[in-house]
Amino acid sequence: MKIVIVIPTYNEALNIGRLIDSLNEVFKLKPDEDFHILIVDANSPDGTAGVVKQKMDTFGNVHILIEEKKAGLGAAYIAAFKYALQNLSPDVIMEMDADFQHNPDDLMKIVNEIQNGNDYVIGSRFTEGGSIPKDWALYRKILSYGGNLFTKLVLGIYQVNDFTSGFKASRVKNFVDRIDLVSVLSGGFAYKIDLLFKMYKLGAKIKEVPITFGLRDRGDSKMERNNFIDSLRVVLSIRYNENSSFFKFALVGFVGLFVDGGLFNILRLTPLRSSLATPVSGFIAMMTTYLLNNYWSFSDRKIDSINKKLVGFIVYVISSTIPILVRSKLVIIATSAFGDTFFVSNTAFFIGIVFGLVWNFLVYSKIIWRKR
Ligand SMILES: Nc1nc2c(ncn2[C@@H]2O[C@H](COP(=O)(O)OP(=O)(O)OP(=O)(O)O)[C@@H](O)[C@H]2O)c(=O)[nH]1
Ligand SMILES: [Mg+2]
Repeated sequence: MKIVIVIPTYNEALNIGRLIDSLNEVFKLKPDEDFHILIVDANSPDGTAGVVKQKMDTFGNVHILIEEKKAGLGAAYIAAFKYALQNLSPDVIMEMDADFQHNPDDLMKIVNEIQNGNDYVIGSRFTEGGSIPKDWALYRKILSYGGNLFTKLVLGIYQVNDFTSGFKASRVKNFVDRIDLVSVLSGGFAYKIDLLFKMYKLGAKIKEVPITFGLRDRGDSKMERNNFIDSLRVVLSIRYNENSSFFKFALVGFVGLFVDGGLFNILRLTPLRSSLATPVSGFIAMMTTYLLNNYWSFSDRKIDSINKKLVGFIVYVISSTIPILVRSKLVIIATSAFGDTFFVSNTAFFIGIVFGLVWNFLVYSKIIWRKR
């Protein structure tokens, strides 16, 4: 197996040479595997690239990619992944920091799990046995732990505890080679979350192994101030992109409510009066939401022909009426059983609304605008 370990560097001249030496020692533990190191350097002014080039004379397995300028961690990794795929034909690509916060002795734990058939192995700080530095400021501990918990809940990937670990391995065949690297959502630190999500969507077998995340050995931190906001943006963008039809459908529902209520109050003042105003406003609201759903919420599956649109609209009206009937029935049953109080009637009403939301979304997304 050819394993390429990508290490991004910015002013790591004090660390990188020693890290390359340590890694080459560790590689001896698995002499059957073909280990390579690819340094992606952000044109560091401290001479990091020079140190790497010296090591390239000693070791045949060290490679370097020099960026024009510092462009962020995500940008560095994306460039390095592309370079590796084009020039090194790896079976596995690993990610690792240059500053010894990732212990070279933990490397084989990760490789072992790739050999065991996993496709994406995360050196995890937040799984049983893993740890973050005790010396970290409390805010950094809370941010790191809380951010990961938040990400887990929003993305719904419950098996992962560490979404932002920088020590990991990805299988290339059927996984990294199927990811559109240009579409990764961040050029900074948060690229990790999106890349992980993309692997997950491809069905990668994911495994976490505990690592001890130490303190930076030498040199200065390059952590960017906006990491937190950027990560939040990435997590929410992923959720939105995954469920955009649902969010749009919910918004269209609100628009329908306003069209219905607004029209009703206008028409009520015309000769139609209240009795005729409600079916008319209801019908127009349904037509409006139907068209908005067709051209916006489910635009990727929109119905084009007039005939199909008509049939779709009839199904839409019938199916949308069902939760309204269910809701009235629910309120009647509840109030006659438990008394017609504010709490009872509104609880039944609310349950009816939730049922209607789920029912309509299912009928719309699975029947009227089903994926073909
Ligand atoms: N090529 C490149 N490398 C970077 C960039 N930013 C950070 N790095 C490297 O990425 C790795 C992680 O960055 P660190 O500054 O250690 O970030 P951190 O580990 O979250 O922060 P510390 O705990 O303070 O070390 C290090 O090897 C850095 O040299 C960048 O913009 N471009
Ligand atoms: Mg670091």
